[in-house]
Amino acid sequence: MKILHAADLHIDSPLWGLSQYEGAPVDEIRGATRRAAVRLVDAALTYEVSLVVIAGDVFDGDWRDFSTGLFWIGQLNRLRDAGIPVVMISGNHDAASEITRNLTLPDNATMLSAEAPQTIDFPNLGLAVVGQSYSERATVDDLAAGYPPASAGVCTIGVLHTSLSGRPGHGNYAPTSIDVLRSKGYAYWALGHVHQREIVSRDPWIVFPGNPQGRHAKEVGEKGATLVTITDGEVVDVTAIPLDAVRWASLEIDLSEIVEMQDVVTVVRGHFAQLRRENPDRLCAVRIRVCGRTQVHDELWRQPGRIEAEIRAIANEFDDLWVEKVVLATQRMRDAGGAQDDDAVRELLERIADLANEPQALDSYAAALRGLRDQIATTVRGDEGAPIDLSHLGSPEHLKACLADSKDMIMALLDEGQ
Ligand SMILES: [Mn+2]
Repeated sequence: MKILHAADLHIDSPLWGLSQYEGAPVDEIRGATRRAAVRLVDAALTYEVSLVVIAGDVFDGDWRDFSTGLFWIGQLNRLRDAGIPVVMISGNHDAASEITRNLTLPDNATMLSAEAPQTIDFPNLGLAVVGQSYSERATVDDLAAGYPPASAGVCTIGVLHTSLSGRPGHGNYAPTSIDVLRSKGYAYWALGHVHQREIVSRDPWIVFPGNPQGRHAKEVGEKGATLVTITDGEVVDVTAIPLDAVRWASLEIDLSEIVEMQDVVTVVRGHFAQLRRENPDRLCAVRIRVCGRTQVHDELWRQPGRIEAEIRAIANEFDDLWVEKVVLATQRMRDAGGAQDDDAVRELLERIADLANEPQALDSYAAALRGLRDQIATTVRGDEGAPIDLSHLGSPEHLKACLADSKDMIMALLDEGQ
């Protein structure tokens, strides 16, 4: 018997950092969470599973309109047609308090209670599934502690949306411990909430399947669900099944060996070809960091937008490749240019060096960033998994990095005039 365990579908979540430029596959990226959900059902049908278990956050938040709910009901109906039951719980993103619109579920699907732990028996499968939904977003009680112990001789699956004892980047919801989970005598704990796949324990099995579709540049690599094989009431195999429609990747492109701009194109093309080889059959979304102490540094910094446009132009040569962002982080050659021999320039450099060592003087520039930070804070969610760490804006480290960047740009522009 096989069971498919998924979590954190976040259907219709806007993928972060969706920038539009000529040739960008915008529609494909926008529909990624739905396509991953379709693939989840495809996998359930392909592997002829007996049950699908979903451990919370099917939705990203309240539906904008009924199309989100209708889409999901359509997928549940595909499972209904195949006679496959679905047991779900809600998580912090789709807790009852967060969702104002609702649709009646087909009769093969059950959303477990948010009032108390609920058990669904599948006597024909020799299985029981226990779980509890979130009634509110910020659920801070140890829900698992209230789950009933397994009945003797019944293979029991616990479904729980939790951060366990805490996971970086994830809200600390329904915290609990491995000991509490172990004490229940269940065969398998189907967890959700943490977007990174993780096998927490093998005895009993405690598994985060991760989300089926990464939502931003920090949720990199293969994403999917977990296929669980049960024989004679025991879990005998646990396998990751990739489902992501868009795969996020992070590329570091070192230009240390580069002498001329046209060589940059060759290097980037090589990286892209490798990325395509390693991730066939799906769209790749890539964040690029261009780094290294390089002779082309000044040329890059004189026209900061150019390298990004060059890289995107190369991406367009490849099928299914989208550049989310280009971060320029190269360094100057130590002996570059002659501008620093000029008295005025030397004074400027001294002033920059002084500023770097005067936290208070530097902090006066933070005021300019505070307004920007507040403005972003009203439009961008800073909750779990958000790609932008707003606290960083205007921090001493951030100001120091800005200062270093300014120096690079100034020197590049001055040396051009030499
Ligand atoms: Mn969650």
